[in-house]
Amino acid sequence: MASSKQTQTSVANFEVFYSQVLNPQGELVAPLPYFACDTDELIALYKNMVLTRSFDSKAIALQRTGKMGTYASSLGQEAIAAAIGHAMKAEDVLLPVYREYGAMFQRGVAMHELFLYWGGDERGMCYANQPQDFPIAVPIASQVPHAVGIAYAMKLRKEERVAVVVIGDGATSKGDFYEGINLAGAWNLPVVFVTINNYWAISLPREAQTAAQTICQKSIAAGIPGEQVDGNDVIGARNRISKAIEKARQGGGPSVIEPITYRMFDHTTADDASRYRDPEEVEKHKQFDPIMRMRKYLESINLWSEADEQQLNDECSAKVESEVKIYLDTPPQAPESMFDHLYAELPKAYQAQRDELLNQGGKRDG
Ligand SMILES: Cc1ncc(C[n+]2csc(CCOP(=O)(O)OP(=O)(O)O)c2C)c(N)n1
Ligand SMILES: [Mg+2]
Repeated sequence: MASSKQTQTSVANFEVFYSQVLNPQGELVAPLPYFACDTDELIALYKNMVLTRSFDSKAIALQRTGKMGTYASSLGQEAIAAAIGHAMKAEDVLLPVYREYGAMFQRGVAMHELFLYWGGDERGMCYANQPQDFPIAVPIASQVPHAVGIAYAMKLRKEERVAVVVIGDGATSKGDFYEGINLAGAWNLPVVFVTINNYWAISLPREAQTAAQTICQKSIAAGIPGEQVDGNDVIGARNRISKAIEKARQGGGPSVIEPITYRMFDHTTADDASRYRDPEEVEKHKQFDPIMRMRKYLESINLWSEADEQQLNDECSAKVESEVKIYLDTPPQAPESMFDHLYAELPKAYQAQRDELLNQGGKRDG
């Protein structure tokens, strides 16, 4: 009787890599990347992270005291944003989510513009110094198809530019992401997908998000490379993101980079994470802090001292305070501005509402 066993042969093999340069103790565990020979660059990365953290704690304080609206904190994720900001060229296009403040600062977005945005004023997303970058994307993964379209345009125009799109681990479950990486692969587009794995998507933990063993392996289905990097190691993250960007710039196609980090704060100021996660888990992740490890490293090579730290803290506080002042001194938009930029020609129903609002004048306060 013939055997019923059907022979299978291996037709494809894949591996998923993880890398790190600086460990949580601030020690080098891999050769220093080329860019890091420039000590000014290392200090700039560190300063960017510290400034972002000052901004972040001030933003939370503004929200808590009723001077700003809901805010999404970047606490613990500063290294990824610094790495992205430093890896990109000015002419590239950034499509962020809502925690990449350091990258935005590095690219010229003003702090008061971000305060304005989170204060409910859309003018904050009309960056004076970086008009081609995209606004913060609250609708999850909606920026991915935009990034792919931008990268297609760059390719069509034969420009040596790259679109860098950031999304969270939760967002990689959306169809927009799968469709985006598929098209980017099929058309070999200059786009880098930075899929930040901070373990949480509001209250949904990473293991409940997907059965995939890693987030970046989703790239395999799209035929493009994907890899993990320690997202709290600013040197390693900067290196791997730069490599992906420069490869895309040279016509080498898209990549997925999955920085591993942890969301240290509540999802936003409107959330209370203690209702769904163990505070001990948060406590445990403090030891992986990206700022602390970079400071330790800089001190170990005599590039940083206590006096430098003090001076930097003073500079950051002064910068943040002056930007808060600009924000608080900005007169609010007229209420009827909510009808602006919706249609080239406002439909009758909206026109009527706008007229009603204008006719009400100051009566509502009476
Ligand atoms: C299309 C859409 N669906 C749902 C939401 C509600 N929402 C806001 S943030 C979020 C989770 C996002 O998690 P992740 O992508 O991991 O990013 P993180 O907040 O962790 O940075 C969800 C579901 C939304 N903003 N947009
Ligand atoms: Mg997440």
